[in-house]
Amino acid sequence: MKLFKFMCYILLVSLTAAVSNKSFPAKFKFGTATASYQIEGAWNEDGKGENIWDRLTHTNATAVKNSDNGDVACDSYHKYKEDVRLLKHLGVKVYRFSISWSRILPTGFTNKVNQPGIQYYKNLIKELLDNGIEPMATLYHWDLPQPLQDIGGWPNELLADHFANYARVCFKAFGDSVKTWLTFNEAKQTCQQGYGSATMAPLIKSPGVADYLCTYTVLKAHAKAWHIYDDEFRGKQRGRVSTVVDSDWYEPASNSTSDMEAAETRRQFTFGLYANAIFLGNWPQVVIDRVDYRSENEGYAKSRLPKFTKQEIDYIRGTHDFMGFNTYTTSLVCKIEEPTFNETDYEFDMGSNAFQDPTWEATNSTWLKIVPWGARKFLNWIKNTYNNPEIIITENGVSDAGLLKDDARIHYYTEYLSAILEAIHTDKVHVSGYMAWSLLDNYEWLAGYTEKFGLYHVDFSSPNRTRTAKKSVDFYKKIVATHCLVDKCVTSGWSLFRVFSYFFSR
Ligand code: GBH
Repeated sequence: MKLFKFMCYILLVSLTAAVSNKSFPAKFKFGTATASYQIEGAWNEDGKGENIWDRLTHTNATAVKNSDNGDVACDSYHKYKEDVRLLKHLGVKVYRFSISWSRILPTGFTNKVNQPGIQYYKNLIKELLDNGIEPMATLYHWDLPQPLQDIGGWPNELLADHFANYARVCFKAFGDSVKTWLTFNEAKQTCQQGYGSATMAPLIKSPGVADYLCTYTVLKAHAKAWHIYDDEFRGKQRGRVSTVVDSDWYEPASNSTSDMEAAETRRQFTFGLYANAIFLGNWPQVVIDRVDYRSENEGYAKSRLPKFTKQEIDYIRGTHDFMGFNTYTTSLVCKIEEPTFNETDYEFDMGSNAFQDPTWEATNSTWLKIVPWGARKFLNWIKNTYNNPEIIITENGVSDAGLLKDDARIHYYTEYLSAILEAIHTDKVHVSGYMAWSLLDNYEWLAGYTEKFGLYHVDFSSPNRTRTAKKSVDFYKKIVATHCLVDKCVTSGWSLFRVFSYFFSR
């Protein structure tokens, strides 16, 4: 028994020793994030139109775990005031939410503007501001209006204009209050999963063809929205616009040159595919080279990768005021022999395999292993690859199966925030904010309600969708208040002040 206690003590000391005792900068902004389809419900209320997730869940329910859908979800459409109370309790500075395109424009086009939809977001934004919380709005978190899918969805480049028109409606309606805008959340999920591997709505399987067409449209759509803001709104509204890019961190499986190259190639095919054109200009060169090479050998008349004109490259380059970055986990990459030319596949274009180390710490999500050093390496890579942009971590978090005592989440956040602190202080990466995913347990796409990412538990069996604080609420609240992960951070006058005011306010 004594030995056991001693071992526990050693474990505890080594664990706490690993947690950074530095503090988050004074201006660092903590928040939480959600997305419209995952929390709002009210799928057909007050004039909202149908979107691709409504269509998928209503016509192809078995594609989703337990045939779950977002018809009611957390019912945030009706309970937004309660959500804001929870945010207020957490003490966060920022709330990142997304706007449902179909609620604003039921047909997807600007021929019909739905005033009750606009009013809903105005109410939410006012409630946030009245409580001292900054709204951060995402224009597109995967819920495309169905009529736009009916004309081909994102692979149709006309959608760039339709998105830009929608963005203008939002800037006009909400831009007096919203100062931080994100055009697309993780467009990689939309394109590679939605139109490539068929694991997100609209479940179209065309890997290596439709996915690149989608990416091409999305990059142009983003740039148009950014320019509209810049030309028509920035002068008066004084806000900032960017996009959210994500991927796993890809670590070479060995230190052989071929694995190291393969990992970098995969980073360019995942993160670079979305960031390069915006932050540096054009597709990453390795993407052009690989897709051109394989297209030719596969017998296509021209490359499967659409090309940007010089004018388009210049138009898209520089359309950012910071970088939105979502990070969850890490994979290893090893080089493989050139795959067969008899088949077309985005995976083949990358020329490598990605997998996770089975010894990494597991979680409730099969895809999510706890690898905090991956997040730190990723931040360093972004700094070095994209000329040291300001980064807002727009999502990071972990799921549980429905526990209130969510020590695993506390552990995940501690480890990741610690790695981020080291990236900020030791590596001088410019990270200015952090949004925990998520405020509430919510609809986790094809996983339905089986993966719960919330700081707050939601009772999906109750018509009230009762929210209950998990253990991690107090934990996050303390970090938000003290900007510190341990009992006592390396002190500066400022951080001491924060710690004192936290304890006095209790
Ligand atoms: C983000 O996606 C999203 O922005 C957010 O909406 C989502 O709720 C959150 O993170 C948590 O997933 O089961 O093996 O097929 C991150 C991308 C998309 C990665 C779904 C995992 C399922 C992998 N995630 N994907 S698998």
